[in-house]
Amino acid sequence: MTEYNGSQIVVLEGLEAVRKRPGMYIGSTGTKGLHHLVWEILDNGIDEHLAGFCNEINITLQKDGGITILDHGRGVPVDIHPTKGIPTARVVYTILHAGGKFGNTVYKVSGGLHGVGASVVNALSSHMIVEIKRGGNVYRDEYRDGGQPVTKLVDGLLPVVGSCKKSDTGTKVTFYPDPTIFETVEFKAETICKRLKEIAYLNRGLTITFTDEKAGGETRTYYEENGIKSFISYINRDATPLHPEPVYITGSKGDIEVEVAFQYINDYTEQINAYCNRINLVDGGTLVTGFKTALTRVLNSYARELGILKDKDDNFDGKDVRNGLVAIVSIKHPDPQFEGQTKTKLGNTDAKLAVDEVFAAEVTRWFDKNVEVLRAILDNTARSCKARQASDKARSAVLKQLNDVDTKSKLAACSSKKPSECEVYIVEGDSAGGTVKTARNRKTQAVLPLRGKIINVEKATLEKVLQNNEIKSMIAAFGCGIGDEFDINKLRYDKIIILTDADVDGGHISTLLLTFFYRFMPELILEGKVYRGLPPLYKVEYETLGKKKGKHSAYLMNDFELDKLRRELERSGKILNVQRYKGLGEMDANQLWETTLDPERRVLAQITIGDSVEADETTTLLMGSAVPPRREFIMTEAKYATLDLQA
Ligand code: 28F
Repeated sequence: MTEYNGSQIVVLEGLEAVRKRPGMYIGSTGTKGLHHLVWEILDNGIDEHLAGFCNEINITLQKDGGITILDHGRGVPVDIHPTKGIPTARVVYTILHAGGKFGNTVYKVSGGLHGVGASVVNALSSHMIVEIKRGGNVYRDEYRDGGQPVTKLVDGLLPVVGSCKKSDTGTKVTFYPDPTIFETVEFKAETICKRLKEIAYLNRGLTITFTDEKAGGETRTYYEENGIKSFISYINRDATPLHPEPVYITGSKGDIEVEVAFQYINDYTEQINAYCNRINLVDGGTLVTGFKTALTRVLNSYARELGILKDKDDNFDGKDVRNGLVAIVSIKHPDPQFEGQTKTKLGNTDAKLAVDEVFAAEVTRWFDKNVEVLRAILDNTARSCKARQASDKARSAVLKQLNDVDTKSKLAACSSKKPSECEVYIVEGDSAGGTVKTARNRKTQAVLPLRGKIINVEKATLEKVLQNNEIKSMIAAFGCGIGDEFDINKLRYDKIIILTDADVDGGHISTLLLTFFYRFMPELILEGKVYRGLPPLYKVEYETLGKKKGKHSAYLMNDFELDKLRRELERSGKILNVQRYKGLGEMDANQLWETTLDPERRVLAQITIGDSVEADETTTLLMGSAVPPRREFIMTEAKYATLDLQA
């Protein structure tokens, strides 16, 4: 049945190359590569939407493992291809790099960064069926074993298998990934739906349905009437916005279409997600530069006009203007140049100009009509600017004073100057600090007693934080600076050990300390330099009977261990005395050394950081890489050694 002519041989050679090195075309043959096939076919349907001919796409996971993607676009042309001499549709599905996307002859714009095309999908499928509705006819073409046509042409054309209304047009592709090529051929509904959601946001007015026949056949619909404006609302769903609605700006310059949506939230970060032809540009590029330049210029000019900036004042800087900004910049460009190693940065200079011009002009018109929002944004900018200036000042003042503090602080230094063997104990309270000073190994163990609670850095301005004496002493003691000037190579200690009482207050103090480290010296935690010392809660005197008769004493970390010992002694011994330590202050120097300071016997828990939100593929896709996940401090499970001492 298969027909071969001159062009067909070229065809099969092309597809054979794809089958030999699938990774080169789709990245991998794992689940990621498998889904790449779906994105590839889907992209072609979305291109029809971008070109203005398609408002709906339907995706169905079939019971037999296939996937069907149907668009209601114009339908792939079925006429005989002028140079290849076979139906154009068959050219699209069997000739590598066919489809017209690369020469940009068919589409003004095209996503197609990965656009290796439908023929690659065919090459990697054991079976593929294409149905095209066009001009009142339904055409069908079918391929097996990596793109070999099995449909006999009729007078050189695809056979007509049915009829439909002339207005009813579209392309339907069903394919079965080749199990001899892929490690898995099971499509994941969740993976697909996450992508569909993003596509819906980026393609305003496109309806996408998803039906999973393997899971009951329920249909989910993705439709975002307000496109990237809703995308912003979605990203900000848990945040406190500074104005009720995201601002939506659109316009075009020449054949570049520009779309921007943004909203300010009550937060210190900025997040700008960029897309060109709906490809996520993780590294931004010219379109982002254009947006930033325009935003800074427009807001500064309003600030002068409204007298918020006086003649003598400097302009707000870009950082001030973007404090709390969440934005999406999406453009359509007929000839995108993707740069950088990962090709995720736009290089076209005309894109910078287009975004700058369109955004500046349109947002100015919008602000003129929405002065309250403008005011809210400028207030935020002015506040950010003030805070930045204050913290710049405070930081340099503190760094200048540090040597001063060093001598005044209560740090009991160690004699060794070799950071690799030195540790510093940060101890709650002067009295416990005093005992630790007596008990420690003076050569390698330094002690920094803190008086009471330290300031909560989450709730205070940087200025206040840096005025706090406890914080100043820590910065001085560690020797490695803070913030931008932090240099872990200058750290004077190999371990920073927080030592507090094992009560609520103690827990609170160590959380405050960790928060300070995390905000100002995150490397300390990331590099595993920070620990909590875990002093015992009980000292127990007990007696054993029978063969191992004798009196003992032990330090126990918690109630669990005390219970365990009680049970062990039920038959052959008894507890003579239990002392519960209410705080470090109740131990004498000797006890403190053997339980808490002696590197051979003490129990330390290393502090690490965990992400409390799992960073899955979608969050990174939807949020870009700029969103810091919510963090939580995690103490590694400490080994609760029972310290046994012969009485
Ligand atoms: C489910 C996947 O692939 N849809 C497609 C079209 C429409 C045209 C087209 C595609 C012509 C010369 C290649 C129609 N009418 N969905 C899809 N819909 N390709 S793929 O043209 C392909 C080019 O070389 C189309 C007029 N122009 C273009």
